[in-house]
Amino acid sequence: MPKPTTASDAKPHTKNKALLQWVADATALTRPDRVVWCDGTEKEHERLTKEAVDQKVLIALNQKKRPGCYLHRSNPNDVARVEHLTFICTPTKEEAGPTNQWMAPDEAKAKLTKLCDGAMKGRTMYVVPYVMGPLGSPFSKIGVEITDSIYVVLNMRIMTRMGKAALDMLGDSNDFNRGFHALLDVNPERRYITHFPQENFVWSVGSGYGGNALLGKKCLALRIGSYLANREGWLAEHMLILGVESPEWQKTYVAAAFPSACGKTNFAMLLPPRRFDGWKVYTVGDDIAWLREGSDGRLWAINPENGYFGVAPGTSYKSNASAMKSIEKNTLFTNVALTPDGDIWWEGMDKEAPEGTVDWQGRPWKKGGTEKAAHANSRFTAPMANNPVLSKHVDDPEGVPISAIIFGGRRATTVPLVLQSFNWNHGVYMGATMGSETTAAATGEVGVVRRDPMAMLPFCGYNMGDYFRHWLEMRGRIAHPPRIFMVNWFRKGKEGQFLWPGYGENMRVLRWIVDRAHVRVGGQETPMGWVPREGDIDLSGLDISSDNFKAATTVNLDEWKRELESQKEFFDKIGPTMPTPIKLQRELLLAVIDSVKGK
Ligand code: GTP
Ligand code: SPV
Ligand code: MN
Repeated sequence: MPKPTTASDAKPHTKNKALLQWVADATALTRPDRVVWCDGTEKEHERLTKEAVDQKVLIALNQKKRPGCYLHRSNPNDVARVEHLTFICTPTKEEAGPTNQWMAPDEAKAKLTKLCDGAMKGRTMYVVPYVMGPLGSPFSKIGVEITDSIYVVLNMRIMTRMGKAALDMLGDSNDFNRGFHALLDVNPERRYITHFPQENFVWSVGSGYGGNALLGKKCLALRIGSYLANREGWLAEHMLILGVESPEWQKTYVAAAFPSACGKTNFAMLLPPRRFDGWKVYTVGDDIAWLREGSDGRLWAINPENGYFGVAPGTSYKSNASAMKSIEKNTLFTNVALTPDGDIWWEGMDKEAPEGTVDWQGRPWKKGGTEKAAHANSRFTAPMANNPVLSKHVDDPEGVPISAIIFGGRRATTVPLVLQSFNWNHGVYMGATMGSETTAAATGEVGVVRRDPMAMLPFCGYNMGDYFRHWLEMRGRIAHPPRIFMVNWFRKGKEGQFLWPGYGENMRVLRWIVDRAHVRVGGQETPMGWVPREGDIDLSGLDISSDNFKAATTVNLDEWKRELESQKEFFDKIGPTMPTPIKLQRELLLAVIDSVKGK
């Protein structure tokens, strides 16, 4: 048996037999020197932070400038999610579907058992109980992550409601997600992120980074979550949630799915431009939404997370002041640059990097060279309580009622600034056929357009065709469904420049969306959906030429014809589970384009 060094952390604060047994099994397999049960107290936080600094896992930043802030440099081979090493281990390959990597559960367990045999010898094993969602909410889920990474523990403490409260909520129930994480030697050859949806179990080895290692986030809240949601009749989505309020109108809540590094955090914290005096946007969540029907027939959403794991580069007071304020204290930074005065820096910050800045790997950095100072997927982990525009409803057990759902991607062409669907089914089709250029949030080529349905391609824990069917079926559960929209902040002009200024100015588009959802503004019907007419979007005080605005908002039927034709390949990939209403929707739109063009 492992020898605890202090009595207090050795003692499990639970009598839950299933949990104790599982921890005993994991201990027997990995043979750590020490087992620490995390209680989530401030005292524990201080002790672990000190240990992490002593072990050089964290670098203390200038505590006068950034109290409670630390920098972590990950292994350079371990800087993003790894989709090719992420597996859905359902009993059959069909259940995982054609868009997921699949491994037979027995094979996966045999492989990872071998890798984990004695893997924590000489190390500490932490047991991290946590809740995804507001404490006491019937929609929240409990997880326990076992990990040998102190960095993971400190991140989980920010990203979830972690510690004793979770064990209290769990009681003696066996209904919790088991998340087993081991760093091993952080080698891509021994890196597997495996999910066992039927067993509510995640087993991740060989990576200490973000979505690969913080198992409450993408693994539980999305992959396992989406599987459970299909079974239980709700939705687990890669969506931000925001509330928007105007001087005349009461608050309206909106959920939006954009792929990784495509603007969720920025949109969720949007600061309205001066023209929108009196308007306010409040953040409920910036990455994940769990949605279900309420007793009033509307769709209600909670944010299962407790913090932000946000993209650092590009974040500035100009682009996202609320994010900058959220990272002033008690924040962990991963793979950003370090300035000589012990502060952080990244590309796109308000100020230039001072002389003597070292890059994300701790190497001297030369201004104007080709190397970036901060890694493109460098991140901050900040408590949501730091956010000056945090919604006061984040802890509401029922969540907030959603009036509009927005799907958005990163598209240089074709997709206009905003497009409203004709109805729920057409909206589901829009989400299902979303395309987006790949980003640095996952390893692999950047900037290639790929289909990323509902921004869930890397996160859907079951067959994508069944996921679409589930979305269509949800319509039957919701008497007052939200309106569905599509947006694109990233359309480019001939010189490769963004046509739309984006960020805070997206308020102008959000206003049209909210007004459309309440049926109080006009629009123009096109064969592809509704768009704003000239004058429907308030452009006053905005420096954009009418040519650029037209180019950003136009629906070009030649481009759309190509787009619809290219969707066929994706539909064929999904194969027999692709729902008929979605296939017919595509054919109908193609036929309409042909008829409009007189063919
Ligand atoms: P994940 O955390 O990976 O899921 O990303 P996210 O969807 O929250 O993306 P985030 O808001 O962090 O933005 C990612 C990148 O897109 C940053 O570099 C932003 O500066 C940039 N970005 C965000 N909003 C806009 C916009 O409206 N226009 C333009 N041009 N860029 C934007
Ligand atoms: C994403 O990639 O969508 C993220 C970052 O939010 S990670 O937690 O690494 O998945
Ligand atoms: Mn994300």
